[in-house]
Amino acid sequence: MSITDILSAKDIEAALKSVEADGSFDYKSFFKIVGLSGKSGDQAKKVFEILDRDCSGYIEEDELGLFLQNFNDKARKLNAEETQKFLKAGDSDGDGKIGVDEFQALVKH
Ligand SMILES: [Ca+2]
Repeated sequence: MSITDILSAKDIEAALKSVEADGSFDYKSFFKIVGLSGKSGDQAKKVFEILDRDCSGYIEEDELGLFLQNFNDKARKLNAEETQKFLKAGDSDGDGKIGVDEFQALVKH
């Protein structure tokens, strides 16, 4: 499963361009531009499985930092502040990582 099986390459390019500047990442607008906001729970789950690089069943902080590189491996890393903000937004049960249910809820925002 590749990310372009779920999202359009054109939308991915536009979304990555919108967050090129350090500190400019905002998950809500990124999900919207990349076309994730309108996806079903099932499709969100497939994206989650790509983001969960070590297949632990959770997206941990280190995986969140590499978030943009799942869309293009040349994309930048999120800085520490962006990563923390993203984690905080998604981690509703406070265990320090994002589960699939939390991710599905996050993309619907
Ligand atoms: Ca993981």
